[in-house]
Amino acid sequence: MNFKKANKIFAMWALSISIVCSGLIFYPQNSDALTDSGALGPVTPKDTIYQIITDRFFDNDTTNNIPIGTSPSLFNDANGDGKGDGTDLNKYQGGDWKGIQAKIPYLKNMGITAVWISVPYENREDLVSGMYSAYHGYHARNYFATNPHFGQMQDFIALKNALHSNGLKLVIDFVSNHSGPSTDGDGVLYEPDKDANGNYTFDANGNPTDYNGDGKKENLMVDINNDITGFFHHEGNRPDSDTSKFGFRHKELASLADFSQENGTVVAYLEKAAEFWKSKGIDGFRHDATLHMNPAFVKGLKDAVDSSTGGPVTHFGEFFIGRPDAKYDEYKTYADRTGVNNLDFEYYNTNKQAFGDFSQTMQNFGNMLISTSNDYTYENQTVTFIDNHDVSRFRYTQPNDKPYHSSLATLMTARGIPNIYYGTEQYLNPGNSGSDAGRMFMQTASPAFSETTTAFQVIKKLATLRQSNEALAYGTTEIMYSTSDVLVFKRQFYDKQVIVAVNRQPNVSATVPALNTTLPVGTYVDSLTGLLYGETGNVTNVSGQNKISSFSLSGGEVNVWSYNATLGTTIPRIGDVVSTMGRPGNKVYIYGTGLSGSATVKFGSTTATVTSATDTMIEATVPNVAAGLQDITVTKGANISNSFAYSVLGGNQVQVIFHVKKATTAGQNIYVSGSIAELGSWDTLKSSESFMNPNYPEWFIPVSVPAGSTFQFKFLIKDAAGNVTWEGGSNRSFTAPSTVTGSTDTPVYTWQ
Ligand SMILES: [Ca+2]
Ligand SMILES: [Ca+2]
Ligand SMILES: [Ca+2]
Ligand SMILES: [Ca+2]
Repeated sequence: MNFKKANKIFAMWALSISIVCSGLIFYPQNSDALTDSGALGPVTPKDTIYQIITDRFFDNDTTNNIPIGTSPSLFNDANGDGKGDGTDLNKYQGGDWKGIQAKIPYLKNMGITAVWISVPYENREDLVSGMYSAYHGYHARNYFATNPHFGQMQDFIALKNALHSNGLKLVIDFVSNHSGPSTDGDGVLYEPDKDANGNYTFDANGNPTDYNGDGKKENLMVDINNDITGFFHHEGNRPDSDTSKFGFRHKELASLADFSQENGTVVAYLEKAAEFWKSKGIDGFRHDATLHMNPAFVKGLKDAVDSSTGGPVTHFGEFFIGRPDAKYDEYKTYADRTGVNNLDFEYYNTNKQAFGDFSQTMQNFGNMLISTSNDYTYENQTVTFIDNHDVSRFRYTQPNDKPYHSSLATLMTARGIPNIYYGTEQYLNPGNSGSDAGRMFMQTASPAFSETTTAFQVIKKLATLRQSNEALAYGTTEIMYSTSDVLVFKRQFYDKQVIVAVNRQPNVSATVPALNTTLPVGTYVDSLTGLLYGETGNVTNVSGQNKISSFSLSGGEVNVWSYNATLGTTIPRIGDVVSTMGRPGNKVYIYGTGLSGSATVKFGSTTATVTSATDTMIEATVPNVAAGLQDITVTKGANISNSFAYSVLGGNQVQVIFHVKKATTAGQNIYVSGSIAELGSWDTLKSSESFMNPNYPEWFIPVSVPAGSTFQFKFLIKDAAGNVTWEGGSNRSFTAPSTVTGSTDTPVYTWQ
């Protein structure tokens, strides 16, 4: 499904050669504009995210360290002082929402504008295998109650309000793939008491209440070991040898009880849980384990959330891949197919190899930036990172300050939304590989929360530049020069440009030859003000060609040269759109420059209603246009902006699970295509994804389609070379369920 490049046109405009402007033009964020759900607004590429394992950041409330009714054995306090010791990382350490709130000034001083925090809802309260607590949040027990180790709902709301009033957005981790481990009597979910109408009951603070007076605030809802509603897949743990799509999606990830998301009851429950947290005013979701769920479910979940009160929020997910990875093709199109962006594992893997163990060159790194910019439709929305809670800390991989800093500066200036794993700015180094070792308790680290480290200052300066120069947020990427150790790249959004020159070698200097440039003649100060040994860049005109004069890069040197041209208010330019997928009637945010005044927004040729407009953002409503890809443009007078691709859905999304019986030969896969946009409108390039066949020769795939829609379809085969064979006979017909969280299986058809 490659509907890419025609939609991304950053025409390079003739540069007005004028006086060099190295001063920053700062567009303040409108931090008091809240949506109907209480969100500040989606995370955009102007933001810098900071990822916090809530338990491992800062303890500002010792009263919740051993919540009432929980075992002290969950808490790591060998010396009995009531505070986490930071020694047994399998147990709770005491970090909480009040702790994050207390550190907002620290985050703000670092230039952070969004935080991604741990799963906020209740997890199991015992030690798995007698050792492991659920401090990480990935063993759900009750989606509608807070994790009491982190605080009560009033504490969550207080954190959200404090973040918002300081201009920081709040993203929560959210797990819709599984509950707890299935192997030791867990894999259960509890729910709050219900009222007479079947609605969950809460007290004035939003915490579950004992509505029916039986002394309990929660009730067993489902249990994988007594699964009467078919809530879970029962396929067992996926062995490493099973690399099938079915294995990844339907078998268990690390023996965690896997939800049957093809079951409408499960879909309804998980959508309700996500909407519950959205209604608390959060700005986005980080979706766990997207690799392990059918995209049809993820697309429907995202659509349900964004179509609920308050409009679209940010969605990015964990499609965990290695490099190279057979699932790369699935990964690179994930945002196109679901509306949920990826955490950029391709960036992560290449960074580790190029800046970490030096097993790849900087040329390879530059090639990755270019190939992913081509492969990802929305490369500026991918969430980039150099480490996180599921991998070794980058500081362990690269303990040398110079390549560590040059990696960090590259992350902050490359395409995508940078995500900083907590403690990166303090050089947290567990001294061991692996993800668990890296989940250190920052409060007990040394230094902790220092605002004078070089890494802290690098993040601060470049996060500020990311806010002010749209070349970093919305720009294209061009490699200007690269060797094994040196990379010079350019980000550009129309006349706005940022040039980044990086030397990864700590002790070897390099000379970069004069480079042709689109920068105006002049001098460019280093935006890092020499923090990483950078110097002023000189652009001169040589025989009619502007050139950056040859310069040297000392060990670990990074230069960041910013040209923040004024783009003016006459010509509208689109830099980004959130969401990139939705139904007619949904809200859409269009970001860029020159957007205020009498701007008209069009989806294709159809005009959309604009509800508000500033120079940098338009809020509009998706008009009633045909489902499928539509180009968004903004028109002001005679000036029409570049276009940006938006995927219009044909309505509220439900799942139809197609089944067909067909014997095939090696390399052949089954697909379905049909009369509606969700089935590719008979275009074999836009057909469904390939089917799964755990019971070969029977094949199946869930597809997200509009509720109540009646459509024609046929099955087809594609072989390894891409040759297409349609089945014969007349078109088949089917009607999707009309209930909005429905899910229906087709009959098991026989190939005709
Ligand atoms: Ca202690
Ligand atoms: Ca605490
Ligand atoms: Ca009760
Ligand atoms: Ca799954």
